[in-house]
Amino acid sequence: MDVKDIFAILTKAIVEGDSEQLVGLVKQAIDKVDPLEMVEKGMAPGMTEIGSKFGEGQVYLPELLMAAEAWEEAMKIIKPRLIETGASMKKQGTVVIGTVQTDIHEIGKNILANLLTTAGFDVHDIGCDAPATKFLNKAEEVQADIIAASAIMSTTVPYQKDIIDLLESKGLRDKYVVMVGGGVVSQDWADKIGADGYGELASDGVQVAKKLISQKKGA
Ligand code: B12
Repeated sequence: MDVKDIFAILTKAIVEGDSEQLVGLVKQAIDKVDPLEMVEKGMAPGMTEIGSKFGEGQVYLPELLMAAEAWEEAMKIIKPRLIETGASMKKQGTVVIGTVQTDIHEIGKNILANLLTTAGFDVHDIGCDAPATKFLNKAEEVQADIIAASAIMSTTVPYQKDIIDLLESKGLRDKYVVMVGGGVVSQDWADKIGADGYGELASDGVQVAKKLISQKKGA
């Protein structure tokens, strides 16, 4: 089967929330196709498609949940492969990552966490629905270099600003590099709230993290 056909079937299986087909194909393809490409070129477009259908009222929450569950099942196979690649790398820095308060979307955040691990970062994932204090407490505990905050909904992006406000109020703003991202987040928003970095895709996030960490260490 051609790689493009594999991506197309992965996309379709996500849209249909068909875990069995998705996992079956991932198992078959895992030794032949780059695992990151399977995620970014196969599965992620499926999530975008089902999301648009949900937005247009063509599908409802159960269908979204089925797509998300299928995603998680496939990631159980893909994640160890992604991490294997990063295990042998020199440590780049320490990252605390989470999805902000009241937001339970974690698929994008999980991809970024996996990719950062793959790139040699020591990643501490505080999960989703995480208030600003949880980001800061973990960052202090593990002596992090970077705080990465994901927010997917227009109602939850303001909580990214809460993290920056909290750091400022404690006199700790310069201690941490703050990166933001997620569905509705943009470079404009990142600039507006005074974040240090933004990435549209998780793979951009890794490049931004590498650049920011080298600036921080050089400073
Ligand atoms: C899957 C999904 C769910 C799942 C989440 C499962 C899970 N375990 O995460 C479930 C079914 C639980 C869910 C629930 C809800 N959802 Co929902 N969901 C989605 C959906 C379809 C996909 C999100 C996703 O995972 N995308 C795939 C990932 C890979 O993309 P991503 O998150 O954008 O991340 C990428 C980048 O943004 C970036 N990135 C992400 N984070 C970060 C962080 C940093 C630092 C960086 C650099 C980069 C980065 O990297 C990722 C990969 O490249 C979207 C639609 C869409 N098109 O986005 C709606 C969507 C986000 N949901 C929406 C809504 C409204 C809800 C609910 C309120 C529905 C309801 N009525 O109950 C609840 C909210 C619950 C809550 N309190 O959070 C709306 C939000 C509208 C808005 N703009 O505010 C959307 C846009 C659907 C829509 N079109 O209306 N949802």
